[in-house]
Amino acid sequence: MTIATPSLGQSILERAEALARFSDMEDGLTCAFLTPAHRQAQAQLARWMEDAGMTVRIDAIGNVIGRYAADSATANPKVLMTGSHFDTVRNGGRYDGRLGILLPIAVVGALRDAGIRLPYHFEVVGFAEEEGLRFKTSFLASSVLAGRFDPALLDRADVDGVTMREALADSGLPGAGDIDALRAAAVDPSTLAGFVEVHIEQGPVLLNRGLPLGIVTQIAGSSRFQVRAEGLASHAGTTPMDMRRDAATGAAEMILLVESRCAQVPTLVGTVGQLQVPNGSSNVIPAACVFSMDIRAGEDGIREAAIADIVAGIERIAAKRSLKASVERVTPVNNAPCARWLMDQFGAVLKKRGHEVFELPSGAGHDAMMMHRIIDVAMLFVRCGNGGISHNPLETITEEDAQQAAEVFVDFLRHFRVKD
Ligand code: HGY
Ligand code: MN
Ligand code: MN
Repeated sequence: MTIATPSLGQSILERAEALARFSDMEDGLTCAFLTPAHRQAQAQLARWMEDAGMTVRIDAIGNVIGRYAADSATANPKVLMTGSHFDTVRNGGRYDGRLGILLPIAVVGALRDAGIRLPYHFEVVGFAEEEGLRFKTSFLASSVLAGRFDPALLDRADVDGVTMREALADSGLPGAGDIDALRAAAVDPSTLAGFVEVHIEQGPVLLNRGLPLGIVTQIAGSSRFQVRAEGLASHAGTTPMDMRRDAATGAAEMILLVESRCAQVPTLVGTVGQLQVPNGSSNVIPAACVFSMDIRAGEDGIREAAIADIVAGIERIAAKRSLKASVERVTPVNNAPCARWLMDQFGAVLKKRGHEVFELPSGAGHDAMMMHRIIDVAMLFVRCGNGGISHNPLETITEEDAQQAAEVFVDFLRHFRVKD
């Protein structure tokens, strides 16, 4: 039976547009964990999942999970899970994460319209938090589903001093932040057949090769840190340059060290995305300077070696400048290899449909890397336009590429075979 999928691409882009209207900011898209915009987006996804014929639940961390039940003839059906995150970075793009929720929802609607059930339960997850914008966590929501939630995170406070515990207590979510409810939200790995994630590439590789789709080989591990340099506040006009304990210039030297050390190895990258002088004044030598560090590499050993060198360098710079420096590791997430048997099922569909079977690593992190801790995973990348830019409002994909990705996904689902 063929499935009419004439306008899945158009529907996906229209819904991404509609979802982007829920934002924490004027004229841009920011959707941080449990803000009003986040709750509106969560409710909208639940409605679209129901409209597509799924039964929907929202779990203790706010994941929106739609289930398209297996055909009744299947005894003890496993669950094939897919999904991605609907939270965003500040002033982000409208496809990062969200494509991986909207595309499967559109595909389920097409299967339902064609009267097709699958020989397994198919679950679409809208993960509530992956980017870590509000509480400096990352992969928070998938860590709950994977049974890897760290209760210490409940005490993390946002810039307004609201803790995650308080935000969950006020959220109306099941369990209101109770740790037992969060633990109970973990999925039983024995029920899963696999986890597959569709995501924009967030880079230029597919664009430069002229390909709409690619299969991910592995997802680069990342380590995030908060670094605080402390010196001595003193008068900008009367303190000689050789008598200062300037936390900001010390931080500047540390940040340049991150750049120079991470430039030494091709798959190694280092980023300082946040930098501030708390309570600074223009005529006072900074007493403190705080910055984030995000270090990633294609191999865990390369990443850890760079981290060791950078932390030692920070301590050296602090000693030279009579500063105090503290380095807090926020989240380490190791490399996640994708499963060959799942990748090959995507490859077989791409080949059958006349696409080049192109495999590439992911420099970006994804929910799949957290799910990899409990089940085999695979990812399908979709070409990014505008030079591959992402985490930026210029992030874009074409309706045609979304359509091709949706058609490949339909085919993948209809031929998916659980690994015996
Ligand atoms: O940072 C990342 O790679 C992802 O967007 N959270
Ligand atoms: Mn992202
Ligand atoms: Mn993402």
